[in-house]
Amino acid sequence: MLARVLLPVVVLLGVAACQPGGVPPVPAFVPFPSPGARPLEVSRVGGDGLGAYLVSPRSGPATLATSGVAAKVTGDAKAGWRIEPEATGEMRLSVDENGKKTESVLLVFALVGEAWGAPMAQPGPMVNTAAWEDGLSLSPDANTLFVHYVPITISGFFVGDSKHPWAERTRGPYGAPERPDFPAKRISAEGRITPGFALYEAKDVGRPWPPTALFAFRRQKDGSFGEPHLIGPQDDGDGSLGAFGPCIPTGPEGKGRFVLAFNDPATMGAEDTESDIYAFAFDPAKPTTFGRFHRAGGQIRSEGWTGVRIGPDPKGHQGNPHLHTSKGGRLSLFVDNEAIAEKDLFVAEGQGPVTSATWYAGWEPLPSPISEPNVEEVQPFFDGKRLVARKDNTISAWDHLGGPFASASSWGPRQKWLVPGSDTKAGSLFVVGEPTVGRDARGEILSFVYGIMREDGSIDLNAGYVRRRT
Ligand SMILES: [Ca+2]
Ligand SMILES: [Ca+2]
Repeated sequence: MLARVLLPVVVLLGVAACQPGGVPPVPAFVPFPSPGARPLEVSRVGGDGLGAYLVSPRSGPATLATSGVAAKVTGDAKAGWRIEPEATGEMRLSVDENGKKTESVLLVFALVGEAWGAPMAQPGPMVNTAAWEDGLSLSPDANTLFVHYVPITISGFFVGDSKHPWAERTRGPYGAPERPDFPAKRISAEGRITPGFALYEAKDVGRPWPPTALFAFRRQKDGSFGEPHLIGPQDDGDGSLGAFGPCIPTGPEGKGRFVLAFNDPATMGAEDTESDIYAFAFDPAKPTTFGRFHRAGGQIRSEGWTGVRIGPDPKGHQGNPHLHTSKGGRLSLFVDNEAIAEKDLFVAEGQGPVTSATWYAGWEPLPSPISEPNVEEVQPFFDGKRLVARKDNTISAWDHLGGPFASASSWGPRQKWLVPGSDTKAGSLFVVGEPTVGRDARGEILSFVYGIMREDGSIDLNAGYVRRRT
């Protein structure tokens, strides 16, 4: 049971980092953009490989400062600066116009699909931290960003030892203002995590079991995300529940609804041993608790749990859901299964409303060219026009040509939207996942998680986005 309950924590399957010898000190985390700086706009002007980017100051004399990824920089403030990165990773860009600073973190991928502009780290001090941001999901209106947060490095999970410094010592915040109401009961005053917790009467089993929580952030006037508030089920401060894969459904019936994957501890038994999909009524502007779980009289009990299980087969594992709604109450629920060796994508169809115990006929695998043997496909998103997913550590998309989802002829060829590098030396961007697409007045925005190898050999997962340019 313990392994199954913990499994959802690994929302983004990455690469286990090896750490020979001692553990180097945690690298200092420098918030960027710096306080007071507004986000800097960057254009993509070169299509191939690491690409080329353009920064154009609005007016007057200006200076450009860069750090992080090395790059060839040509041009000037008048013509604009052309930036040609020399490796994958994060490149910090800062333009100073008479003391007014605009700053952004450009994300350099090995390849960016033709349709997309300059990939950027989410700006502002609230979303990205030195710890583990994961499970990213952008609402269809692009005004709400959901983050699955863990206050350690994901490498602390991969080392598999609860006493390893990466697993035991927090890095990143676990309180206001960035993570208000985080379930921090198991974190000591020195920032050390106790692996055992009350809900399952679990002692330290030797494996890392960090507290996790889901947060919703609201779009701010400057385009960044702020106003974080805790969402999801609570367990008296232990953070042991591991709800994951939050999303607001796309389509006409999606507004005011919310879906996530969760292994309800109050219903676990012979018929239900793994994660299922639940739907809720939801207002993203208001702090929401989807029920409280606690142990009483030797049993796990829930109070105020408003989730309704949707989708067939409570016995299997379903994760990272995305629900699409059509006119007339037709529902298409897409899921992955990170609990089995052959990772494919699945869909179940049914009739709404979203927050009822809708009957679905059954799970069907999405066919080739989407799901293929011996290739990992996870984290599906469908908006009525196309499916987007993480396939083989690449954000990929397939147009829906019409016809049944389970038929190969219903899908167009694979489009590669974001391809990370394969180099894992310090500073490299080598992991990507968790795609969702929202739309604001300027057009489509693709949200994703990216992973950087830090100087101490640990992986830092963060939130990024890119705007469509065509
Ligand atoms: Ca991070
Ligand atoms: Ca597969």
